[in-house]
Amino acid sequence: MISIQSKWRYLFMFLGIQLVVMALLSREGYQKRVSYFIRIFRKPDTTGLSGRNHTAAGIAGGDVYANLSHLSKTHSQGDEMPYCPKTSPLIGGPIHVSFPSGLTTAQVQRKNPLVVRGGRYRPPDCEARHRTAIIIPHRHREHHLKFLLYYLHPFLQRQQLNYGIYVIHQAGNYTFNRAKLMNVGFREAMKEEDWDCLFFHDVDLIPEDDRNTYVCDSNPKHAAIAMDKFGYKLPYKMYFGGVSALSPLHYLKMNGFPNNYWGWGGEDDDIGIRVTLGGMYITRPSVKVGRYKMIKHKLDKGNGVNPKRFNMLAKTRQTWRSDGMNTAEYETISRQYLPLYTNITVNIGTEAGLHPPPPLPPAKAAVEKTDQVPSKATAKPSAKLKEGRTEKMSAPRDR
Ligand code: UD2
Ligand code: MN
Repeated sequence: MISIQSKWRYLFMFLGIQLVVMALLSREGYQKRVSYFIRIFRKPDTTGLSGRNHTAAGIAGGDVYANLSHLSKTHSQGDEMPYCPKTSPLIGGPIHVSFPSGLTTAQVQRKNPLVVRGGRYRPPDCEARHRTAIIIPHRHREHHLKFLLYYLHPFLQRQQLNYGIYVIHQAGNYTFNRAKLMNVGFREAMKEEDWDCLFFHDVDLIPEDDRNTYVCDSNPKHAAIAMDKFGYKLPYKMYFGGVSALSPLHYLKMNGFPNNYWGWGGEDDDIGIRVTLGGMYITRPSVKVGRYKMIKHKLDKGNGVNPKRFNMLAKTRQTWRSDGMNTAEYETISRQYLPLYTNITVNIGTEAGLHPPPPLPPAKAAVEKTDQVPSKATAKPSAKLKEGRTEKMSAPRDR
């Protein structure tokens, strides 16, 4: 029979072992998990947008607006401003990301008092070392855009960047073309400022760690390496979708992005292949840092899966010089300098050109159902689009 004394001895031994295990676990970084369980019993944050919390994969994240409140509106006197430090002191690491239903654009504006017309920002107390433009292809995703702006503005401010956000909005209802919109974004952003880096950014991807700096590398960078939708892993080696960063020189070297991928899929792999064809390679941040949460969604109307994508991808080597930034034609319909971003609405046309003839009424179409190909030259511009300017971009043919 075990005496009472030895019972106590066993109990102490058991508690001792538990303490050692706990100490080891917290050294291994499990402290955050333990504190998470403690937080469960605390009063929840009512806005759902501030304070520290948890991301899907269990890494604690902080409030993306922390560290920013002390920045004041007054810029120091022009020339005398020192350069910002190489590593921003405002960077805080993991960010808590959630999507509460009540967020309004007015709230995002109030949270970002230093952002000026067109979604532009410069650090108020130092001269930024980097000028970065964010290019977002867009149509009918206003609710995603609101969340992206909520997170991206403070994220970039914490990195002490001189930045601008451009939303490139595809006009009309014709099939969506993500890559062509990026070509438009590049051209339109470079017209305004000598950006040294462009981030091509899906509207539904929210960065979860501000050590993922929105600055270009010496080669094209794929920033969205670890997404929740792929279990925070790179899905395949050549993957280049989601968020990527190229300097203007990188962009020209690969003749920009393809213009002829209409609908979902393939264009990201084409862009990845172009990097190699342009004599460059893909760089990436670490999996720990290049983390993103994708706002869940279904495939959009007007962005059906592109059935031609595999055939097209097989020919990128032959097509990249003749289809890209040097052949992207579009018409700017409007340019709006909104408080949180610059909105550029464009007509990018269809496979049949910028002004394809309107579809024939069904009866007439049946009569005229011959193998005629619609002619670009005879097509008349619609009244709505007439005001716009046609852009044809040029890139050096010889690299
Ligand atoms: C994947 C890639 C994306 C792209 C796409 C294939 C990820 C996270 N992203 O995204 O980079 O290669 O596959 O084309 O894997 N958009 C609109 N309105 C639309 C349709 C698309 O604004 O009606 C924009 C928006 O910025 C969106 C992006 O295009 O984020 C990509 O489209 P998606 O989100 O429907 O495709 P998804 O998530 O499969
Ligand atoms: Mn998406």
